[in-house]
Amino acid sequence: MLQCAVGLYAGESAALEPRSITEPEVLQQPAMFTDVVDGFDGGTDLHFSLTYQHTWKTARIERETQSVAVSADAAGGTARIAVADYSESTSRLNVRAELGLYHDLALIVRLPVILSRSSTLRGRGAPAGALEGAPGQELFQLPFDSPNRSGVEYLGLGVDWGILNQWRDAAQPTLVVGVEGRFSVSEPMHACGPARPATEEGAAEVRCAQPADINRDGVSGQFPVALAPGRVESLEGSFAEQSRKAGVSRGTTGLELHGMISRRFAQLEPYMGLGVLLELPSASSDFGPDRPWKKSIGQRVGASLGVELMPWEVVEQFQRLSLDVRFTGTYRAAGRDYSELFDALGSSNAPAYRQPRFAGYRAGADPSGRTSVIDPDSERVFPTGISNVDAHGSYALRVQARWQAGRYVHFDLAAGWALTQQHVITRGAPCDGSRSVDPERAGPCLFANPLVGDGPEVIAGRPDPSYRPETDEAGHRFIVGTASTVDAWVGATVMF
Ligand SMILES: [Ca+2]
Repeated sequence: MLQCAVGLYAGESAALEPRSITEPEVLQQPAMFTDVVDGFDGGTDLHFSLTYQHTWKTARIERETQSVAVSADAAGGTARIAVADYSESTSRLNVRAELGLYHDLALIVRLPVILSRSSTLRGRGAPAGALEGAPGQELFQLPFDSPNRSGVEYLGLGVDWGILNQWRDAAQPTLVVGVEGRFSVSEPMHACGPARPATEEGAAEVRCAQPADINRDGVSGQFPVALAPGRVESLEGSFAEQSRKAGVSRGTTGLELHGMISRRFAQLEPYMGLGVLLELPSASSDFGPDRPWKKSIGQRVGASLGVELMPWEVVEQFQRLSLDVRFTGTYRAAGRDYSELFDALGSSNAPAYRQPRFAGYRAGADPSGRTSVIDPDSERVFPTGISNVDAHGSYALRVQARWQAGRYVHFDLAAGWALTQQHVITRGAPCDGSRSVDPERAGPCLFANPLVGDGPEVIAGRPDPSYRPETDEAGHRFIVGTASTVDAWVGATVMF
């Protein structure tokens, strides 16, 4: 695609006339979108930026219901009702250093630091039962406040390479490709909720309980059950930490690849760019170690189209005012992720929802050999708040003004607005039909053949222990409506 774009732009360049002396002078550097710090360009080889950014996001949370008591529309099947208004506020300090290594080759170090991020869920007056998991058990209570998170979001280490540069060869556009590794260097996010006081039914709850802590009291080894004849064990098992930190990083290692191309025509520089972000979960995060039933994190693909306008330049003083208008479309593939309900569901105290599901099944004692019971030695899977989020797109428009005040400093002021498509945030299936399994290991996915009462059985697939019927089953799923995000930032860059 980039190659094709190069051809297109190179073709147009033939029509570019040499500039007449009455035309305004231009600085010998590309637009901000495709500028690469250059190690050999007369002195300037280190750029250091500090940007303060504030982001506000709002969305409506909806839920499917099959209860006529919750919505009269459910009489005809599944209805959807609005259950909460979600709002999130984030302030960030973006630290960025760009070091020119060689001709149009730059090393980029980025450190986004979240100064504060919090979100709230406010009720919309939905009837009682709208937030139920099992009957009579609310998954979470409204209003709900997430913890305030702060810390290093990730460490980005990357390289940008300017393959083509219009200022070295006027017949060419400016073409930059780059790669960035994103590393979670701080505590991964853990779901946290209110620290509920002790009641008649149970002990006091900690804010950020371990997923295995069924009653959220910070104490392990509770809930003894007979897992097999003569074998009574705690369902909670044992966990070392009593409570966890809320954390701030995504707990993933990301690889971001991008390419962008621009071409200056007098005071206008149109450009386009493409980017892909792939993420792999780190084992210490609540994504947990790799397991066959776990879906991957959805990859993100984005395309930008924009134009930079340079209405005013004074080359002798290295001064330039530029205005950048950019449209970006981003597609996020389906996958496991932190959703708008991450904290609310992950800190649920609904007893049925917090029960573990066993990952393995084995043949039961039934002499026919046609039963399948839980394998008490298999992994216990607890809800963490991370859910299977559907694919969705978002569209962003942003405007940025840059004032280059002199040779060594420039300032930025920008604002953006984005819409994210509505999408299901809790989707799952009890049986994974894409994976085959022997009858004795099929557990609840083994059904008697309805046509021939006496076998052979029907196997719907391998059981998925991460499936939570309370939120994932059709008719009970949560949906985030079209989300609106506004952000604004101000920054300064010094160039050595
Ligand atoms: Ca406990």
